[in-house]
Amino acid sequence: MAFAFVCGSRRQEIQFVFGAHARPLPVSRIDPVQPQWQSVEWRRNLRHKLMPRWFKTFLTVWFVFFLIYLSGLAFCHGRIRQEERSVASSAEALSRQPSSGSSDWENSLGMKFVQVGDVLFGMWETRVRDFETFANATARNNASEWRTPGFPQEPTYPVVCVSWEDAMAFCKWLTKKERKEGWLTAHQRYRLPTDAEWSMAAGCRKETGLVAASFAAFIAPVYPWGKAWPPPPQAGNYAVTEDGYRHTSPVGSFNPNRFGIHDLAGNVWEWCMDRYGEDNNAHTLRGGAWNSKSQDVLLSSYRGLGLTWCRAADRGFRCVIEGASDTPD
Ligand SMILES: [Ca+2]
Repeated sequence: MAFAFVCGSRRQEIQFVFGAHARPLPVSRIDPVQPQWQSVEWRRNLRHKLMPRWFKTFLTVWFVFFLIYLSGLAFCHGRIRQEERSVASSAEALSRQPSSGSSDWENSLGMKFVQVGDVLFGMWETRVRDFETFANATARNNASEWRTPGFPQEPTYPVVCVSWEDAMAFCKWLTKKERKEGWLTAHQRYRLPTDAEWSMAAGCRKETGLVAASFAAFIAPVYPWGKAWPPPPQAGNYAVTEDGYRHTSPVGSFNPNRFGIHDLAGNVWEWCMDRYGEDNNAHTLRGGAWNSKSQDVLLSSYRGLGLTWCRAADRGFRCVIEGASDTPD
C-alpha cells in the first residue's frame, strides 16, 4: 500500500511510499491532477463571478469622485476658517485703533493719548522704556547718551538726551510698526506736535505769528497750572520750589491740566515740529524742564530754541497722533 501526500506548490511535492513500493517515486511520475481551488483559471473565473468588470469600473469611478468631494470639502472648510480669522482680525484691529474723541487711548507701547483739537495728544512725555523699545528694534541710538545722561533714569522717566532727529525717527518707526500691527490705519501717524498744537494743549489762545520766534512769546501771566506765581504744590517738576525731585521725575507724577495732560510744562523740554525761525537747523522747544526756574521761561507761551541734532539732559519729546479724526479704513 502506498500513500502519497502532496502539499505546497507543484515543484515542492513530497511523496511518501509505504508497503511493497517502499521507495520514493520520481517527481515526473506524480499525478499532475491538483485540487480545483489551486487552478489559476478557476480563481480567475471565481473573481470574475464575484466582481464583474463593470462593477470594478463603477467602484473606481465612485472612489475617484469621493476623493474629489473630500478635497473640495476640505478646501471650502479652509476658506471659511480663513475668512472667519480675517473678519475677527479686522474687528480686533478696528477695536484698538484710535478714533475721533478718543480719551485715554493706549497704544502698543502703553503710551496714552487724549483728543486735543484735531490730534490725539500724548498724556505723557515719551518714556525711557518707550525709547528703549525703539532703540533695541532699530539699533539707532543704542549706545547714545540717553542711557547715561548723568543722573539715574528709570523706565517710566522721560527720555532725555534725544535730538529732534531722534524724536522724528522714533515717530516714523512707531507709525510703521503700528500700521503693520493694525493699531493705526494707513492715514494715521505719529509725529511731534506743531507749535500751535502745543499751545492749544497748554491753553494759549491769543498767539499770532508766522514762526515760533515771532509769536507773542510772553503772554503773562498764563502758566500751565494757571496764573499764580510761584507754582503751587503738585504743579510740575521745576527748579522753583521743592518738589521731591532733583532731576527728572516719573511721567504723570504731578497733576494733569484740564485735558488730562501731565508734565506739559516742566520735567523735560519738548521738541516741536516747527522751525524756531527761518533756519532749518533750529527747532522749537516748549514747556521748560526740571532745571527751569525763570518766571518767563515757565510761561506757557515761552519758546526755546534747539539745534536739530543737539542732545541735552533736559530735552525730551512728546508724540501726537494725526489722522484720528478720519474714517477708519
Ligand atoms: Ca515737559
